[in-house]
Amino acid sequence: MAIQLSIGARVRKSPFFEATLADGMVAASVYNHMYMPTSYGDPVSEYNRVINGVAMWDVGVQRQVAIKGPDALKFARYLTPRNLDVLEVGKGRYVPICNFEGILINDPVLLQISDTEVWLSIADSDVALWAGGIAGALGLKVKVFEPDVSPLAIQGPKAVDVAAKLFGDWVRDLGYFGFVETKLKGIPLLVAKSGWSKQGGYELYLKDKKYGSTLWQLVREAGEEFEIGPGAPNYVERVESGLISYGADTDDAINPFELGMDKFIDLDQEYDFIGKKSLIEIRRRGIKRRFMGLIIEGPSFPRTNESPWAVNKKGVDVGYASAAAWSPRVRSNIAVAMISIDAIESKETVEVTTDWGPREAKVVSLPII
Ligand code: THG
Repeated sequence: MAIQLSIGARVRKSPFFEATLADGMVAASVYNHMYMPTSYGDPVSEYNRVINGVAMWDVGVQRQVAIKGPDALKFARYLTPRNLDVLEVGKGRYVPICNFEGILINDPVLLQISDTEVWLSIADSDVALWAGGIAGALGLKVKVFEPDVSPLAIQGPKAVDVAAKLFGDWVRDLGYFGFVETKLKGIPLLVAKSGWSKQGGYELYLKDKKYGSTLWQLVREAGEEFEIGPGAPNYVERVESGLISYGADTDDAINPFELGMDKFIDLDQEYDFIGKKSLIEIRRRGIKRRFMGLIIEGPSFPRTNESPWAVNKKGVDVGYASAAAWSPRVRSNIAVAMISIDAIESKETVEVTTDWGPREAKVVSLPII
């Protein structure tokens, strides 16, 4: 099935849009009301670059929600169950956001920009509306808005060499999620050691959209000797690494404990936060399902699968696999899946209803690699 994507004013374009088109983008999805490139037509090379070389991704869809004003840090503490005692200017943190029922509604990276400003680098849901509404209702002294900021990711083992060539050797010493505000040939940006892969890399947060094509070109030129090429947040690598894709792996009843986010939740902290009462109750009752990996038998899947597949054990429904693919490194089909605790504890195999018929699978913990 080949369909066209209607390009129009209602869905926004990333500042890198023109550059990605010129570089051969052939497929896109929509994320935070913006087109997100998902393929340049060569999935094998795109995977190999992330695993063995370096890839560049237009992730301008990772929108920033800025919270600015005297109450910024106090409000950030109220928005997330994570204990923010660990915050520092120049450090990012992974901070789940729940609603009052304790259901996960986003899983951003929080960047502390200054003593009075934080950014939430969000996944695909409308955090600016949520946070702006709550701040207004509470009468907090903050402005909540989306700044002109768009990340470009470079990911893979050689990303560090590309970043060092662009910015200098100091980038090699950045700690994970550490970031620095700087300029590249006059282009204002923020360089962070982060990214949605476990292969290492950097995210360049462009702070002025008019430089989108210029920045793309500068990265491409610096990466040439390392055989950089365009790609997109890699589907296969993320399943191998067990990275959560909010909206794909999650449903409207999911809580952070089911996703294995326990270490990012502090129910015993002195501060109140949205969802605290509900999460305490959820923890008391215990969870009934958990985010796991699957090793699936049989010949390699001809393509990745992006619509959930039902999982059963002896005909009884035990969950769903939200993303599945052939993994060249595991040399097997694999998936991430929500699986009932009963099925996990039984240690027996399950059956996945794939597009290519039922397949037996073993349940394993994440990450798979
Ligand atoms: N980078 C930036 N913004 C983002 C993402 C990103 N916004 C959307 C989305 N990705 C948010 N979700 C995630 C999910 C996982 C991680 C980061 C953002 C991640 N997780 C590591 C892990 O799970 O192993 C590390 C978590 C930790 O130990 O703190 O990196 O990618 N700018």
